[in-house]
Amino acid sequence: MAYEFIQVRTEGGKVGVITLNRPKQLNALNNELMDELGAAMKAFDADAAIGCMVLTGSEKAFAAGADIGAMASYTFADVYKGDYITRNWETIRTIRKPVIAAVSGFAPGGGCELAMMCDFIIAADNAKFGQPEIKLGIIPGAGGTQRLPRAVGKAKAMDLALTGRMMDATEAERAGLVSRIVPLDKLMDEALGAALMICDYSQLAVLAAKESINRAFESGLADGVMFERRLFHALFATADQKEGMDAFVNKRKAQFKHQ
Ligand code: CO8
Repeated sequence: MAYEFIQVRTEGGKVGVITLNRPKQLNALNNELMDELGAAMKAFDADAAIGCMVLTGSEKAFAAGADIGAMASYTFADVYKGDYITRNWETIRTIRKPVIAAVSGFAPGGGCELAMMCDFIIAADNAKFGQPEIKLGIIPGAGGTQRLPRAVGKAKAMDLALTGRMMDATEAERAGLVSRIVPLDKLMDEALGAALMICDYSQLAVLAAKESINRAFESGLADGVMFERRLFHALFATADQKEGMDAFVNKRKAQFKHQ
């Protein structure tokens, strides 16, 4: 499928790479881009050859947030009745395979929210995150007030959302928003390296790990631990568990068949 606002490719036949591509608008997220992103992610999720995805932008901007020009004239009735700025924003949450955000440059507003919807964020040293919607007379609308405090705690989330200031990669990593920081020219190598590594593990275990960690944000501790235990038990029914443990015992590299 041909896309206008994103570029799509595969790496090593296993990693689906999606690059946001509205350079003149710093990858501002309009409806059409979000529709394309949703379609591309669903296609990779359904493709048995793909084990992991990487979502990235340009060196200057991961994404400068939702498209302000497109939103400027919307009324409450427009946005409440229609799905103008909600459609396909939640698609990424339905994706079962891991999605790594490789973030360089600006990631304010919806850009930060999109990165937070990914499973983890690897940041270039020039990355900048924030929720500056307050400056536009609105608040975050794609989970920023919910996922940011879960990632960085209440104090920093309040600071960012109420002042609209941006935080750099170092502060974001220290606060727990970002899993690793790398020099800008190493960003894609690092993200693709992590993605390829994930692809080679048992996909059953990978899906279970993602599902179980996400459960931690939706349940109490006892329920979450029980959910984890049931998935842990279930993985003993897989050929990959036999392969992984036999390989360890016999000091060889495991060859997972994703079964
Ligand atoms: N929307 C539309 N156009 C944008 C956006 C944007 N978010 N950001 C930048 N652009 C455009 C600029 O208008 C400019 O266009 P032009 O060249 O035609 O004038 C071009 O991109 C380059 O931008 P700048 O000249 O401003 O570049 P700078 O390097 O000087 O600054 C910044 C970069 C700091 C990123 C700056 O562009 C900026 O502050 N952008 C806006 C950031 C922002 O406020 N984002 C939040 C938007 S609101 C939001 O995301 C809510 C999400 C809710 C989703 C709800 C779904 C359910």
